Amino acid sequence: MTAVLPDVDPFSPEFLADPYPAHELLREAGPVVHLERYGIHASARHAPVRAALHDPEAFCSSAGVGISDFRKEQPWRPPSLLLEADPPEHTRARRVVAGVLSAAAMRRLTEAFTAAADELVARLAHGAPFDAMAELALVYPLRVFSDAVGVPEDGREHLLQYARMVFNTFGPRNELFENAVAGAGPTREWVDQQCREENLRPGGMGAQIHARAAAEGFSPDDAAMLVRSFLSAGVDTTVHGLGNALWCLARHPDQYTLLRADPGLARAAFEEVLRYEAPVQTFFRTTTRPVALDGVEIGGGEKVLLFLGAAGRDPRQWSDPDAFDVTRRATGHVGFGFGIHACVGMAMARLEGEAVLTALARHVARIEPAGEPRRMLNNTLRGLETLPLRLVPGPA
Ligand code: OVV
Repeated sequence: MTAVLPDVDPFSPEFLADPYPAHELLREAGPVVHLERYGIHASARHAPVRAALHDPEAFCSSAGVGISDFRKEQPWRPPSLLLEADPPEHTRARRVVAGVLSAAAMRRLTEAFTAAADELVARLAHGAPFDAMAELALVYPLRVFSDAVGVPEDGREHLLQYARMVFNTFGPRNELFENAVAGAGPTREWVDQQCREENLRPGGMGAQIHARAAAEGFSPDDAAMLVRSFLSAGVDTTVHGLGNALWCLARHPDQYTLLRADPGLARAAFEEVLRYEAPVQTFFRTTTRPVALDGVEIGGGEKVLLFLGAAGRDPRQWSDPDAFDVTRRATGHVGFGFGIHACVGMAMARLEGEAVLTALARHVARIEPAGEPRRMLNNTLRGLETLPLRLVPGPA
């Protein structure tokens, strides 16, 4: 029997502002529940979320990974060749992008990413209140990611609005969705232009995508679509990963003390942030046939909402899940997804997280809240609009 929840709206402002009580309700109602309001299935438990992600043949992505079913509705933009695709097409696209984001490529970025984080954090460790979103979490990825991809400096801010829009459009056509796409023409135009080979810095990751894509037989337009995936998924996700990390560490000074004492914890601490406050909260899949998920029957052609963030706090998987603990082994969370569609840029995201948290541990004795943060509401992302903090300087 599937539990039917008539009223839960995971895309309402109330739910998005504080999802955790509703996540618990969803998890405890069953492994898979039915959200009557949208006529969709949903899972907020770790095991079934992971199982669905592990079975892309039954839980496909080509019908869209938002609530909209591309088989019934026209997508708002041409579907991503990577995110919104199934094998074998997905496999070809993934190979191109993964090649550019290889371990060797990450090693080549480490020095620049580390130096940029160190310089920025040292400059902000002045002890006076400042907005850590505007001056740190937004600035850092926008700079290091755009430099690595080879996006021109002029107009980079468009990337933030663009990604925010993309992630809002995975939800229903509510106010967040409609406001995000309204008046976004110039931003969409700018992003589409930057995806073209002639506008990307030679040698950068964007140019490398074009080179690898051409070698694999992709047309220049399709290669540009793969760069569009980079620009859609690469900035706002890490912006909110870093913002959530700063907010977690400010609220849990005991955990910051542990990180400060052992900067080697930076990588694990960032992973714990992704479990505890996942920047990407949800993705959908669409069933290709009748299928059982954790013993619950789902019909074919159904939308299934996977709560990645709620899975990170499933007590069936994690001990004391609501405790933020930088010393725990948080790997195995599904904040990056899982399986063939798992975040292809996760090594770069981890590099950014590690660089910033290491720089904090080096330069900052204490991270103190300097007022209430303002939450950003988004149909998919969980993050902050503003984050007033003080970074009290301290010796390395
Ligand atoms: C993971 C992700 C998020 C948003 C957009 C895309 C991917 C894309 O491929 O366009």
